[in-house]
Amino acid sequence: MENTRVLWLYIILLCHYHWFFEEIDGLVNLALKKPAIQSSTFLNLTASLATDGLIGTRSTKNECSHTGVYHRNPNPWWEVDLGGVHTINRVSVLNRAYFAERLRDINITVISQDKTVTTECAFYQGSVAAAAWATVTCHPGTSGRFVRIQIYNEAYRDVLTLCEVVVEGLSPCDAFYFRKHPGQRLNSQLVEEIQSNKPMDCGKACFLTTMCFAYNYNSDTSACQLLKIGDPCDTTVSDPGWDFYSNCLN
Ligand SMILES: [Ca+2]
Repeated sequence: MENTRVLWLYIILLCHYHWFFEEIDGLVNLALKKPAIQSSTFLNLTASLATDGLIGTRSTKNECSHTGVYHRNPNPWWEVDLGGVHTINRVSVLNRAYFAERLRDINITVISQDKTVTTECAFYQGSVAAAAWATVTCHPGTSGRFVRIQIYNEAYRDVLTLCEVVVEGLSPCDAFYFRKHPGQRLNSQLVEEIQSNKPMDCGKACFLTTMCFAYNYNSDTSACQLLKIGDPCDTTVSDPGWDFYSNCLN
């Protein structure tokens, strides 16, 4: 029975391999490679250029999304479809290298699955430096399927250009990610203890190790404990320095 479960889980993890490695410190970039649209498009600078995972910052090299120019496109917006409802923690946008002053006072909202409810994630006040990231933390509990980024301008002269957008949030359990439990360590049967430079490397090792369903990672010592969980005696304990990463199934 257990072997069947392991095989089933392994097949599903393989199917989601490319998603798994989008993990960012326990969260995942929900926007990566996801479809995006925008209020208008200048030349061939489509909305998807901000979710392609590439961080070039030159519009002239087709590296950033770009809405239509001048007077005809007031209050431009950009929107990504996360493909499902997620809890969203942070949103980061990468500004262009030139004409960077256009990106300022950014309104970031989250829209429900049926597009009937729009809630504010956060408002970024002020300008963003050239070729720099701006990050906002959403109001607690923000969730939705679509993330919209919009700027408002009175002169109707600004355009919205985004070189990359990162939406960090928790994936639903049916997506088979590992979930971070900061400051926690799981007492469980050890499959193996290895050294890993980063939590994500530890996660990769767990993914590739038969019977590993979770892991503890110590960022001070780089210790990576690959765990076989399932024993009723397994307990999570508070242990500074350690972080426990559970598979969503557990
Ligand atoms: Ca990009």
